Amino acid sequence: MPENLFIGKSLIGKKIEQSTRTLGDIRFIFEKGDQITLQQASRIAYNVSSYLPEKEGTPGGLYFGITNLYPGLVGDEYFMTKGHFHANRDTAEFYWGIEGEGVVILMDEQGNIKGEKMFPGSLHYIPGRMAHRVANVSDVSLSFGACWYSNAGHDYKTIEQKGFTARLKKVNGAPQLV
Ligand code: M6P
Ligand code: ZN
Repeated sequence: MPENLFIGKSLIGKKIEQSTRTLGDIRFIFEKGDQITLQQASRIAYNVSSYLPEKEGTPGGLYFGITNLYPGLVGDEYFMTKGHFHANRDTAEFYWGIEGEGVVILMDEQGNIKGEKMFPGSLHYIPGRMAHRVANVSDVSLSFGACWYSNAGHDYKTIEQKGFTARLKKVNGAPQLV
């Protein structure tokens, strides 16, 4: 038997690490983040189960994760992941949709931005040098898989400083990058 199992949207095994981000943790990514109340701030926005079989930084090793992103809005902006560039800009990543509907937002270093619809079975190749984040546009949880290099690293700072050049908002009931 393998040490870990990937069943539906669950990653199960001894070496699986769980991490959680609350709305409070990611308030800065939302235009109206300062309007998040104390009570809302403790709400979980998403959790990530990951299998990290190599030491962080190992060249050529792989990591595997499942992210579960809850539905909701902050103002007119959909709940989304923090988003990052890879610290090691040459490393790519795969995302794929498992459950629910969302949008993968991809932005290059010049700020050119595009969205790809995520749904069960959708496959998204994220080339190196592209910042990536996922928004949940449905009213159920969105689960997606990810596979990235153990030497990719997360550069959150660039996003903290500059943000993405467009926001995924609910406009007349439908998602739109504005
Ligand atoms: C995916 C991978 C992880 C990432 C997670 C949450 O599982 O890309 O590396 O940490 O999504 O995204 P973020 O780190 O941007 O909050
Ligand atoms: Zn990544």
